[in-house]
Amino acid sequence: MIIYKSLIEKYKKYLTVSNKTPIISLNEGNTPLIFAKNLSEKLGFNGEVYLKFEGMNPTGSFKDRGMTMAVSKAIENGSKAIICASTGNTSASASAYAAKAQIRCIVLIPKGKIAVGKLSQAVMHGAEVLEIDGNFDDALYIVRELSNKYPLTLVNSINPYRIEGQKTAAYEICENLGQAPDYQFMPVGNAGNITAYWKGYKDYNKMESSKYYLPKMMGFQASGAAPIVEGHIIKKPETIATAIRIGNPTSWKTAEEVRDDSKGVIDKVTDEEILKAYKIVAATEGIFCEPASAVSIAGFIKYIKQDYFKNSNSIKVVCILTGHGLKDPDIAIAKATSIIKVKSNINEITKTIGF
Ligand code: AN7
Repeated sequence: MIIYKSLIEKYKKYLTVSNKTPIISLNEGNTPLIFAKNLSEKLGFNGEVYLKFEGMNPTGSFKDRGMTMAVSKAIENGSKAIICASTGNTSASASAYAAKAQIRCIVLIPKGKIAVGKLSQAVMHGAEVLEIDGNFDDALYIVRELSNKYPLTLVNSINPYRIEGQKTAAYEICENLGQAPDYQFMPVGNAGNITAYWKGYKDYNKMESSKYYLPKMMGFQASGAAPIVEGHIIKKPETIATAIRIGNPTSWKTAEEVRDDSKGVIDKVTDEEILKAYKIVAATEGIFCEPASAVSIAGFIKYIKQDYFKNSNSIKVVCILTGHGLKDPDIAIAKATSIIKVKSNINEITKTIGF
């Protein structure tokens, strides 16, 4: 019998764990890298496009890679409680790993704007969910203060183990492709994930073989929540992609360094572009991602339109789909073509579907 090892066991030699580290795992990682032929054809792109579907992680987002590390190390260090601020996915992941470790999990969420799937996870896993009268940036400030004062382990991406765990996604891409991609498109919120991927690519390039060269990192914010692009804090960030409704990213500086080191970009896409991409990837590839993840595709489309890829024939592009579409069913239902209401009658239905 072959059983997939936990992400920590698989990549032990690249992570700061020892044989004493208790591994808290939900079998995260090992997500599919899907060749997106229909999408390339639809967009008129001649190179190879792959989708790294992080929505296939146990709680439905990439956060699980970081959370297995953060919670395992918290337990190793004797922690009895974790705390985070979240636009939704971090809280879903933290609460699940806390349940597995049987410790307390306290989450602060911004008022309103949390996708219903994410909230349902946090409450089901038994987290103590506090909705604050403020936005994500306010919540993050409060949990940072609390974790400095009290025995609470902060599991936002300020926690270095989060970044460490998340970098394993880059290793998987290199293993799957046999090389690093030429370009990687991804959403940017707090900018922890773009920081983690870049670290992952650099590690792999150094430790495995120079054929795992470094990709250009193409990060995208939503235009109503694009502090890095605009060059200043956004006091009231707004976007349909609630996961990245962040006005003052933690890893702002590192994101700029990643952009410059990789000769990539940090750019923005509108909500309209995000929704279009969200539908295209679902309709062409059968992959349902959440709006924040469709930002990767929206960015890719924007750059195809700008004729950014001069000769795309031999180019390999990876778009990261960070979270599952089922996280946020309300947006899908609100934005999809309306449902046709008919009588429960064969003749009427036959006529309606055109036979
Ligand atoms: C689906 O859950 O910040 O740039 O609190 O859920 O590393 O912040 C989520 C972020 C992209 C942005 N895609 O990643 C949270 C939270 C999805 C996300 C991001 C998030 P970072």
